[in-house]
Amino acid sequence: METLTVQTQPIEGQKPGTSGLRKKTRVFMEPRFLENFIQSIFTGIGGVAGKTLVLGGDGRYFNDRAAQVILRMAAAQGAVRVIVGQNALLSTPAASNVIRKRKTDGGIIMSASHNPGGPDEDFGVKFNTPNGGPAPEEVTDRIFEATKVIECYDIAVTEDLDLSTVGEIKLGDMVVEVVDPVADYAELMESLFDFDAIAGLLKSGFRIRFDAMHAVTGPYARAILEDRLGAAAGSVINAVPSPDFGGGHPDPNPIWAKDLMREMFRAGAPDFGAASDGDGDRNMILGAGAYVTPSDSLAVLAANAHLAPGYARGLAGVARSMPTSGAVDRVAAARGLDCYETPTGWKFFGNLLDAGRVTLCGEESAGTGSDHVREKDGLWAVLLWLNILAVTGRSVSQMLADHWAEFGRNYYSRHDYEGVDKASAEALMNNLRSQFATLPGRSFAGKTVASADEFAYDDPVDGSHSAGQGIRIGFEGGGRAVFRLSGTGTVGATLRVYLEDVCEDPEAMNRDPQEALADIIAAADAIAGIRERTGRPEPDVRT
Ligand code: G16
Repeated sequence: METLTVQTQPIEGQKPGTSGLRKKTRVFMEPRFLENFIQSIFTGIGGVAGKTLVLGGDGRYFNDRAAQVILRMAAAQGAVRVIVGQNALLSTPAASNVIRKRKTDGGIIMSASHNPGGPDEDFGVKFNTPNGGPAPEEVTDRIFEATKVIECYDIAVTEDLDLSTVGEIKLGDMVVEVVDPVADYAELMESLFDFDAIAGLLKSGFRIRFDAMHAVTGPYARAILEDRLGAAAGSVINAVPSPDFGGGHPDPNPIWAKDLMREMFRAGAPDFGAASDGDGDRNMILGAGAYVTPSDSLAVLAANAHLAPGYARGLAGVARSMPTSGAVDRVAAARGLDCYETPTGWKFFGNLLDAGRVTLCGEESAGTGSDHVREKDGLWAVLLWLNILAVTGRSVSQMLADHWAEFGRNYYSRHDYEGVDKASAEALMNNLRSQFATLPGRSFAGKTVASADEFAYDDPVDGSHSAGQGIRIGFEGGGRAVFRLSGTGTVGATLRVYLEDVCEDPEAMNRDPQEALADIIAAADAIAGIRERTGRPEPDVRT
């Protein structure tokens, strides 16, 4: 095998964000952009000589080309084996599973997750460590440092490999093992859930609709929900992954999955609805006429997970990202479970899961997962819900009503202002920071500020410190507004405003969240000057 050493130089803007490096696809396709970043990953992890890696992606535009480049670079640099999903496809949770199960040295996942795909949309690359989880900051910092000093990279000069057939191919001394992307994952799901109970539910006439949003979960959902569990053919829709996700935005929320929302809120709706995102780690849960917020979903799952065989022993503890609502905290308090609050991003759960301190964790951004892998897992959340519904015999809306009656309700919504001018967004955040000392005690829209600070996290397992993780304004009575700038966007800045209020009044459990949160929303705007500073009268997305 001929190898080539290519001279290069650092390229600006290769700092990994909340979840790897995400850029416009055309940026990734510029000469040496992908190669520089891959080389920097390899350097950041101490080289790949003698190592076994996993490679997969969500099938978006450029996934196939990028896979060939990554394989050539790994082969030239002495990797012994790369386990790659057929056609270079692996959902993020499936990749996490293979990394763990095969005891590899980590893996590269090609995905920009829920961001749209295509030549004019987004592409991304992230590295997951041998525990199967997204690289922690200490590793991404090393990768970033490497991007700043790179001088050259080695790459094999070969024909493209045929990744369409399961089996082994040699690339020089390296083995490329092409695997069925679904098989190991399906086996793992079967080990966690009572497939007979779920199959029984589906046989009883319980109707489901799973929207794979033209993304990577289609084949997984078809294989598990339809083929193994017996859901009616056609229950999984938009099931064929396409490089541009059918021209859609594969983010499972009420805005981008509106066809499914419409279907679930019409007369005669299916009993259960769900959607997942580009790379299969996010989920949205619906019932007939019911939308479950991700924060509530985490809380309901925490309260009921023991009904599934994989969690029958109970939970070690739970964790949520800081902006996620405190609904799960109420469950933890009632059940005597430890509850951790981490910064945004799945990578912060890894240490807690590895240390056995938590079993379930979740984020308000439609991410829920457990210690079965080290990523959030969309289809897993769907199966856990189905298992719980099968055992309890309740509907989704009954589950929610019962949950709120028992634990109280945290009204919750996130407002996103996308593609905002970066300088204005940063000025808004700085202006908030400058008010920390003076806000407490002042009232806005009838809400009195009780606290104002910026969240920082001290990891209880490795002692690492992460500062600047979101601005929190707490109100008397328990409500709050949180402000963050997204770390996954590719254009300008995305301002996320997370709004929450607590409700214990049994008569007030069924209000529209935007209405229930109206005072908090008004107070957040009065304090931060959102409309004035962003020039936006309304958020682009309300979850
Ligand atoms: C967003 C969400 C986070 C999530 C991250 C990555 O980050 O707010 O909760 O962890 O995306 O999720 P995914 O891998 O599904 O893209 P940010 O920084 O944009 O708010």
